[in-house]
Amino acid sequence: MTEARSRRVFFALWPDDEATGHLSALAQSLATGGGRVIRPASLHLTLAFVGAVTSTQVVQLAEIAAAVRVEAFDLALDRLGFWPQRGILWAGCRQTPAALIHLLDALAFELRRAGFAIDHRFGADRVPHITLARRVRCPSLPRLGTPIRWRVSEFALVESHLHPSAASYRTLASFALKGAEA
Ligand code: 3AM
Repeated sequence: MTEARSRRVFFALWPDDEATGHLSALAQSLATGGGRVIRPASLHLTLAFVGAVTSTQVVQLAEIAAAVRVEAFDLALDRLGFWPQRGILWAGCRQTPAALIHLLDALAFELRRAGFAIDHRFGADRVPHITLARRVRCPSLPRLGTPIRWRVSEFALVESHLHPSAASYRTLASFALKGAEA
């Protein structure tokens, strides 16, 4: 029997608690004209969306990701953005940091080598971002004064469960970056 591609997975960065607190406060303060604020535990930056895979492939993906050897780095989110079609309010980077591209390149290389095609770098919108709220109407975007920073010491393989109201995410495995191992 063929195994069902019933698992919807992606690779992502999860901000640390302090950055999550800042992002969540920002989301609350900006999405005042309606819209759905993303739960703090769901705030993430998508590295690579893989899509529907089998459970066997989930195990394979975790093995592939464990082979990625990239240094830990500091990430600074220094801009807010808004995509009007879906009313997406997000935080991101004025310029994509070289270290972030390097991590994605290393991951994409390993994935491609194992036969997984990653078309959508940084997710469907192809811009590194953390979605703060959805279905927001015309927010006034302040300049983000002090950047929101965290040390990226790991990345995660995450499973997404779609529900009518919102997606929920479950971390299946985390992969430490170099210099960050305990
Ligand atoms: O909602 P955001 O953008 O924060 O980027 C999408 C999403 O994060 C991406 O995966 C993340 C978790 O769902 N994503 C979802 N569906 C996708 C698709 N069909 C997708 N990226 C590419 N293709």
